[in-house]
Amino acid sequence: MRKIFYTFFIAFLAIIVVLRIYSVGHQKTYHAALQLNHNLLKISEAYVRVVSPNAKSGAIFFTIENGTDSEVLLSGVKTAVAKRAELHSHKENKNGVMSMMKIESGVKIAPNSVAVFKRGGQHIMLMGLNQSLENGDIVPIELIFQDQFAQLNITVDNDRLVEHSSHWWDYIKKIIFNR
Ligand SMILES: [Cu+2]
Repeated sequence: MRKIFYTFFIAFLAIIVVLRIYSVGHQKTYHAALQLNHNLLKISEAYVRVVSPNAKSGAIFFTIENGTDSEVLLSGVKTAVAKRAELHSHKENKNGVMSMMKIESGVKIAPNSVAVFKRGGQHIMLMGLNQSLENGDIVPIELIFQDQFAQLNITVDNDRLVEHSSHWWDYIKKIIFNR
């Protein structure tokens, strides 16, 4: 019985050490914060991706933490770098083919929740780019939340790996590091 307890204890310590190392290498980058009813709406982990420097379209990915007590609606996006910027979702049809569609009604983010805009999921689509975008270039955008705007300067990062954090992982990180 004692042996089992010690084994679990050592395993738990090992998990904390691994998470600590992981978190040091993955400091969150915050891009913008909006004050809404005394609490914050925070945008982090934002990056722009284009297939090639002369591509006519690109996509933006990011995380929104709604730390407020009310539902927030991300209704649209503005940018000077593209003729159109739309909220998109990815849908898989019955033949397993992925396609993108515009989210007309905007994206609702529940109170005290996190919305992740990621590859293969929701994203912002830039269509008809007015300029070539290369790795490291800065793209200014404005996210529209009801009557407020969040201004962000987002870096083009074509080398970014696909997000691989899962829910339980984030949950444990939250418990141990409160972030
Ligand atoms: Cu798209």
